[in-house]
Amino acid sequence: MKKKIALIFGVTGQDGAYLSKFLLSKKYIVHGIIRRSSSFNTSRLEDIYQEPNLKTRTFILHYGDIIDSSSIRSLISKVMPDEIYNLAAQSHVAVSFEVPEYTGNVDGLGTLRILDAIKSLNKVKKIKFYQAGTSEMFGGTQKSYQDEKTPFNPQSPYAAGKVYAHNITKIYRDAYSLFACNGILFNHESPLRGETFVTKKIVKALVRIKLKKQKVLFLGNLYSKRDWGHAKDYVEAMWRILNQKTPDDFVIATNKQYTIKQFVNLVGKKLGFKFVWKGKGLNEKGYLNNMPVIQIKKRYFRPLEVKNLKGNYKKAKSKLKWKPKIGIIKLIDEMIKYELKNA
Ligand code: NAP
Ligand code: F7E
Repeated sequence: MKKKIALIFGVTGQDGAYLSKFLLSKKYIVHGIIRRSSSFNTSRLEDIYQEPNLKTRTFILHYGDIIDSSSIRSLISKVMPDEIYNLAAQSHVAVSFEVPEYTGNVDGLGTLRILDAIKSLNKVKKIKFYQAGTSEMFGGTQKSYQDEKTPFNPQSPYAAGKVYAHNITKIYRDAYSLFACNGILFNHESPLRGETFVTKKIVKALVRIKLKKQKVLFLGNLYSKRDWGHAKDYVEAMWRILNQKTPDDFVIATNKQYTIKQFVNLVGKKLGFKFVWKGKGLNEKGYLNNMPVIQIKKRYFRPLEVKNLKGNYKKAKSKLKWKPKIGIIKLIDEMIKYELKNA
């Protein structure tokens, strides 16, 4: 049987690495787009890297950029994939306030560039398209649970760009009968998570504090609530979304939520720490043996905060037969193990 071909934009990121491994395990030929960089940006792909001279490669990397229409068009026409996964993004919410125009260009218009390349190459019947949407699109929602029917209320340039991407994906689906789907994924983490996202930052710092390599962890808002799953489970959902009979949009979540402070306490507990919390606001501190090892810094607060995210994955459960397999405790265990090994 002919192998399926996937093309992944954002292959060097957390999800790109997990999705590549997942699709290779399903016997796909996987093509990934990497950006030219002055330093290595392929560290997450080391275990699946294949020599360019190898004739029977199943994992192939190409240079490209989602802000460059010409490279997108020529790569799609060269690779002629069955499935395209658009995971490429400036994905840091706080950073999107610093580089709003760039974030809109990559996260919003980048999606349009891929969709329009598929259309202009007359491949709407051949290529399926997945857009990496986010729970951040719900932003300032008043609803305690969010699902596919919850209205969007973005609170950052990142989320506004992703809402544009979500809508343009639906428009291309409806107008041109493209098999285009939006995943609306809640936060998902792993040992491969970027260093500046809060779970990775907390686990790494607390492991280093345990090993006496660091004294203090500085954080921002401890009271926002997030629904955290494992990236490994979430990339399987992406594949299931594209392998339905009809294109549709799905919320992918765990239906559970924790505050940042609860996450700190859970990681601490695993490492044998019991924090004593004192003070309020910017003066709140987490003490260990009377030492203020967790402190709050204003610089980690955002101009607008998304306070409450908790997904409802009922539709994914019934239509995709998907549910999360890895809970928060197992996720934390895995992240701690990885940091201990690399410390
Ligand atoms: P990530 O680790 O930040 O990876 C982002 C990827 O996009 C990297 O490969 C990055 O390349 C690439 N990229 C950035 N700008 C690009 C450009 N101009 N052209 C081509 N590639 C570009 O993000 P992630 O956590 O894997 O998330 C994957 C996708 O899901 C993102 O779109 C994110 O917004 C979305 N999402 C993530 C979550 C989550 O909790 N992880 C939840 C919902 C949605 P470099 O390595 O060169 O920087
Ligand atoms: O922040 C608070 C912060 O940066 C989580 C991206 O993958 O998931 C991610 O976006 C929460 C926020 O993730 C620090 O204010 C406190 O309330 O880990 P984060 P995020 O903003 O939820 C969504 C679904 C995406 O789509 C995004 O691409 O933690 N927080 N103190 C902090 N956050 C950070 N980064 N650093 C702190 O020191």
